[in-house]
Amino acid sequence: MSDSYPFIPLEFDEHDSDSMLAAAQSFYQHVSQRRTVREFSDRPVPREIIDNALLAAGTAPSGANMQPWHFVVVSNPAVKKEIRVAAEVEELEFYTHRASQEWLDALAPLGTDEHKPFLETAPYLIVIFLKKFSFDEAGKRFKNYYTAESVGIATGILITALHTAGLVTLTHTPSPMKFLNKILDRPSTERPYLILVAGYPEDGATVPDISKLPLEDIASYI
Ligand code: IYR
Repeated sequence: MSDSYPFIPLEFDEHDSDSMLAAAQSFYQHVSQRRTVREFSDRPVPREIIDNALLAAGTAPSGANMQPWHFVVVSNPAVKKEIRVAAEVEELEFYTHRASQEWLDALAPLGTDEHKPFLETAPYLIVIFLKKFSFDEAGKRFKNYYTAESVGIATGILITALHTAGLVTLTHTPSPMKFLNKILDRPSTERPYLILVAGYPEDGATVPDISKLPLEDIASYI
């Protein structure tokens, strides 16, 4: 049996209800301005911004606090190129054979195709790996729990942190993504989860004119 953690007092600042509402409204306003961008500038971004966004992501709740994530930050042009070449092989297969007509029809309004120049242009590719297992100092293997939920939450915080810092991102999921283990030398107990492309938008970048569902369509109160 493992020992229990010591328990310490919670640090909790209570706010009055007016400032709670103002904070909730202002956060909604702020996150609603986030857009997924596919046209990236090659303008460099200070590494400390990425470090801090990753630290924020690492605060995410996770099953049994196992923190089943690993982030590989790729800025090396040769490695970015290798990722682009491998991703475009899979993507060409996806767009020409693998995807169902229904899937292609769903994607058509976004205008995506197998060409992924942003994988080379953007200053950072943050490749997120999901760890099916953790290892203690002795190398003993432990199964992680709720890994997809945990990594999804961490990724959401990462995207929000980068948006808050003034960058744009693209969640890119070439499928399959096993090539990332090889290129980035990650063990087979880790599953590539997604590539988060991060940087500044290209001058004149455009985004599709899409909207988000209203509250009554995404939530019910009983
Ligand atoms: N991975 C492909 C296809 C793709 C799938 C979905 I669902 C998207 O929302 C966007 C793209 C690609 O990146 O082009």
